[in-house]
Amino acid sequence: MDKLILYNGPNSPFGRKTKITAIVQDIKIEEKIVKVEQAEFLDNFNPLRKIPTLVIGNDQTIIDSDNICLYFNQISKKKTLFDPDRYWSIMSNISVANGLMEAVLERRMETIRSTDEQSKTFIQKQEIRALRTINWLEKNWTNYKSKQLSMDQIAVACALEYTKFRYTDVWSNDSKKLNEWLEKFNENSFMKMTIPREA
Ligand SMILES: N[C@@H](CCC(=O)N[C@@H](CS)C(=O)NCC(=O)O)C(=O)O
Repeated sequence: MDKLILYNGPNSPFGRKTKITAIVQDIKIEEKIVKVEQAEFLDNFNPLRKIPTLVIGNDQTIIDSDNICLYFNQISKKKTLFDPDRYWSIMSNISVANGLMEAVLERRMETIRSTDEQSKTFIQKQEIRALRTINWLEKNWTNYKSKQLSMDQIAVACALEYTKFRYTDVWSNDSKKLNEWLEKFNENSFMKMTIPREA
């Protein structure tokens, strides 16, 4: 079996999703934490220079967290995280989670620019999108009672935790059911093992 190297960051929600999938699906990986802005070598593997990026052996690369999760799931002997009976619901929920991660990340990147370069309109747009998405999840989350672990649960938990880490937890009062679900889900060892940390 070729060596699997996962280039990751210390607090990327996309990276956390892939790391959790590797843990749950019992895939042995070597994780290398990089500072993406300085990781020029990564351009050879991924011209977008984004993390996570998975390198298999020396010549194959898997780009994008969703593809990495699908790959880990495919090579695993464990039960699938993409139940065929719920497949399109799972995939759509993952896209919603990814959009939430993106909104919070974009907002964060804008807030750390110098004040004269920042756009308040842009920041506000991302905040409205993030809070609207969480509100939508509160009403439409199909996993409140689910006993079977699935990829959308992992993705949504990573997105909500990243929102708390980088933006706000103010939504937890209005979205009580979702927050209760998250707190229970956070008791899983794979969540405890992958808590984001400051770089
Ligand atoms: N669609 C990508 C998004 C990955 C992504 O945006 N990663 C961020 C870190 S959380 C990144 O590498 N940003 C570096 C940059 O944009 O320069 C995925 O799911 O893997």
